[in-house]
Parts: sequence; C-alpha cells; structure tokens
Amino acid sequence: MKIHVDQLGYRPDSEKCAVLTAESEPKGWAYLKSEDGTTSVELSISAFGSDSYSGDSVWTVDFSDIKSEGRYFIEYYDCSRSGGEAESPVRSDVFSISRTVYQDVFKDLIHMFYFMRCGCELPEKYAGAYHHKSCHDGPTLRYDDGAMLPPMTGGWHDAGDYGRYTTPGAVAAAHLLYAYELYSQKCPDLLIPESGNGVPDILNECRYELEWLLKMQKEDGSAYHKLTTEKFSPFIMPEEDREQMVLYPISSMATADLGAIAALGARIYQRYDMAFATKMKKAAIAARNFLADHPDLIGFRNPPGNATGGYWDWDDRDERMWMYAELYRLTGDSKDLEMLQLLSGDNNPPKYPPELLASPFFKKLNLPQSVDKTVLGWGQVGGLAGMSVVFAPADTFPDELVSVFFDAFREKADSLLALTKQNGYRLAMPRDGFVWGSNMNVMNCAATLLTASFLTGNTEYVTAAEENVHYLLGRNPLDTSYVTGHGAHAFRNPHNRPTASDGVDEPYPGLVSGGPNAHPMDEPARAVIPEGAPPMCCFLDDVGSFSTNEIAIYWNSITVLVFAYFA
Ligand code: 9MR
Ligand code: ZN
Repeated sequence: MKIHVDQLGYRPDSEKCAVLTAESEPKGWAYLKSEDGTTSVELSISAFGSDSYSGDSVWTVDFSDIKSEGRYFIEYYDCSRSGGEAESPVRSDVFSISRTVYQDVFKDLIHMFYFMRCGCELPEKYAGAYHHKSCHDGPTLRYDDGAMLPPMTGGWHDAGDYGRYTTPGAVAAAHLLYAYELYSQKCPDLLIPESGNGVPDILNECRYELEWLLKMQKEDGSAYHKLTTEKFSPFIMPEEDREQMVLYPISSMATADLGAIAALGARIYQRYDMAFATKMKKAAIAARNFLADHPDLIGFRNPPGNATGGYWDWDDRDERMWMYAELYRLTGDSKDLEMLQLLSGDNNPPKYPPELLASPFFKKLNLPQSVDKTVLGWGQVGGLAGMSVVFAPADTFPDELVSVFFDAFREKADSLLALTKQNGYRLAMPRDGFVWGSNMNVMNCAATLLTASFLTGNTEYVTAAEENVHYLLGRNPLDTSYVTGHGAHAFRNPHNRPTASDGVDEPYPGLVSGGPNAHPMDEPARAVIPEGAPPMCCFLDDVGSFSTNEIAIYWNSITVLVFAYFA
C-alpha cells in the first residue's frame, strides 16, 4: 500500500484527493491528520479500479472538505487482520493546505531561466553556489558561406546541452510573456542583475533571450535555425566548452517564430522601453516580408557532420499563423488579418516537402491535415496563435475568427476532461502524450484547460488542470516531484551539463524534468525500463537518461504559464 499526494500540497478551496495503491482492497481506515496533532478526520475510501497509465490498482480518498490551512498527512490503518492488533499505519508525505502553496515553486520556475543564461558571467550574488564564468562568447562561423562573424552572445542555453535554437527559444519566451500578460500582478521579484530597474523581473529575464533572438535575424528578414557547436559537448561547465560556434542555415519555422515573438515583444515592452519595442516591431515586419516572398516551407535538417538538436518540423502553417496573429495585434494591417484567416481556415492543406512525401516513412508519421489550434510546444505553436487571438481585447479580431479558436480550445478541453475521469491519477492527458518531454504535454493540457475555463467560465476545467499540477508535484506512481528542490522526493539527477559538472550536490531548484517516456531512447533508461512498461512508470532519475530526465527551457516555461494561474 502506498499513498500518493501532491508533495507541496493543495489550495484550500480546491478539490483535494490522494491516490491509494494496493495489491488488494484496503479494508481499513484512512485519516487526514494535521502535523500538530489538532485535527484527525476519517476519510472514506472509494475504489477506482485498475489504472492503465500506471498498471496500479487505485483507490482514492477525497478531503476537499478540509479547507483550514496547515500541514497535514494521510494515514491508513489496516485493521483487516483478525486479533485486533493494529499494524503500524501507512503514511503519506506531509503536505500543506495553503493559499500560497505554489508561490515558492513558481518563483524558482522563473528564476531557472537566469541559470540558463549564455554569454555572461553568473556571479555568486545571483547564482549562489552555481556561479560560473562567461561562456560561448567566441566568434561565430556561418555554415552557409564559411564567413567568420563576431560573437553572437546572449540568450538561454536550450536544455541539458548548450545549444541555442531559434524555434524553442521563441516559444519559451512566448510562454513567459503570455504568463506576464495574463497574470502580471502575480509575477514575483527575482534576484537578477536587472532587478530594481522598474521593469518586472520576468520581463527583464525574458529580454535576455529576446536580444539574442534579434541577433538570429539575417539582413533579409529570415532567421537562422540554430547556433550550436557541431556536436554536443561532453559534460563540462559551459565556460569550458570552447568548440567553434556555428550558425546554421535559416528555416521558415525560425523566421515565423521570430516574427511572432518580436511582434509580441514589441506589444509588451512598449510600456517600458519604446526604442526596444520599435526595434522588435521592425524585426517582426522584416520576418513577415521575407515570408510573404517565400510562401513555401523552408525546412531544416542537420547538415552532414552536425549532431546537435535538429528541431525539425514539416509544417510551418502554425508558425505563420502565430506570426500573423501577433502582427495583426501590433499593426492592425488588414493583410495580416487576411493571412491569419487563410491559415486558420479549412481550405489550407499542409504542404509537406517533396522529399518527405516520397519517403516510405511518410505514412507511418501520420501527419495531420489540419493545424491544431491549442498546442503550445516547440514544433506546434497553433495554441500560441490561439492565445493571441482569444485573449485580445474585444473587437480586435472578427467574431468568426475568434470562434474558430474558441471552439478548438473548448473541444480539446472537453476531451481532456473526459480523460481525467478515466485514469486513476486523474491526469488530463491522452496516453500518447507520454513521449520525450511528456511533462511539457502535461502542462500544455493544463494550459489548454485554463484557457477554456477563461472562455467559458467552466470551473471543471480548472479542477482538471489542477490535477495535472498534482501529478507533476508527486501524485504519480513513482512518487516523484518533477521539479527540483520542491517536494519530499524531487528528482535530483537531471541530464544537465552544469548540474553534472559544477561540483554541487543538489541541482539548482526549479528545473522541470522531461518526465516519463514510453519509448525511452537512452541506454540507462532502456537498461531498467522493460519494453511495454506502463507509460507513467517509464522514467529514470539518472543523469544519463536524456530521453526521460533532461531539462529544457520550453518545459519550464509552459510550467510557468500554468503555475502563474495557481500561484
Ligand atoms: O524536446 C525535444 C523532443 O520533443 C524530441 O523528441 C527530441 C528528439 O528530437 O528532442 C528534444 O529536444 C532536444 C533538442 O533536440 C536538443 N536540446 C535538448 C532538447 C531536449 O531534450
Ligand atoms: Zn553558453
């Protein structure tokens, strides 16, 4: 028998439930007890049945009625054996019921981006034990023509590796900017070099990435896909990685994402720095003009010899859609609106590149015809277009267009709501979400539900989103909190180069693990996770497990977007 709880805890007025797993039916009694001994409430145990995501037999105990703030645990007494001699009870981890239960973790989730800064020293004052010297500040070799360009410093390291990639960088910055736009009053002060300059710290941190993204734009308005070494570095500190930085070719995805984030940035920063906002507006328009002249997909594949992340994507309709949505909000130009209408309409089939159509794998890939309008990932950004449209001031976009996105959010949210009732851990995510970076999908589903709740007022969507938060913070079959430094059993061994080489035992706090992956690709995970294991269990807290336990800026950022609501 095990009792799984959110290891941070629950908000007082929310639904609250713990998951009990056992070999056979628990016939004893469960109690919610306060740590100070003043409260002891008997809870009823209800059967869920067998849960396919985890392989567990599940019972639940609901304690939603307990709303008093405090520190609690759940205790189960097995009195099923005759003789009356009670065995020692099974206890859950101690957790809080508190209005502010997610505030500290929210702050660390944002502060994480400071640790990911590239091209500057991280002094002890801001980085504590994780301080290190400046990195990746040498000259840049342009792949296209072999030209040696000045250093292109700045931005965040992408993930456990030290690459910097345009599409995931733009998406991560977007999650933070939308989080700020929707919940500005909740965004905390951080301790970063810019703190106290009169600009909210989440915007200060985000600007560090935006300044670098602007450098990734070519004179013709297009954007380079990535800036990385040729191969991944060994597990060394970033300043020890002195391999040549290479600027790889452009892609239409990178160009459109850059146009979108620059337009969004221009909108948000104009209150604080008009010159910076104007620079971004120009960049957005240049990207748009380039893409208008290049309507076909400009894909990206790693050139021979290059083995860093590919971030390949076969479809740029969603990136273009997001760009036109943000541009229209900025410029009000009817041509931008027309393009957005065209791209988000039904009469817009994908234009997969000929080499893909000719490949025998094409059918297996099962690529979609229509653009998903709710996804917020690195490769599919239709949901970012959606957020741009549905959260715009009334009358910005025509009603029919708003309805297209509104309906997409509601439909997706309804299907997620159904799922949350079908699995024992109440996770609102389809089974096929357990891929590399599943926690991004978990948070994406939560963000979709929250958006739908804003649109409809349906609080059931909020409850379902909150269940995903509980899953992330430890109410899962592995009893693992997937955020470092938060929760009784937080993962500790991320696939992250600085963590493995900085000589500090604990990883820095606020890192989100990629999470369970039903198709692990790395040796350590494959060695211990049996083929066909239940998806929620396909995880290994091991530094070598890049496909289940890496970290990435866009996994943190989507988590920031969700926690901004609950913090
Ligand atoms: O997050 C990406 C995941 O969705 C892909 O399945 C995986 C393999 O292509 O790549 C992940 O992104 C990695 C990137 O390619 C390089 N930096 C680390 C990223 C996180 O693992
Ligand atoms: Zn660096």
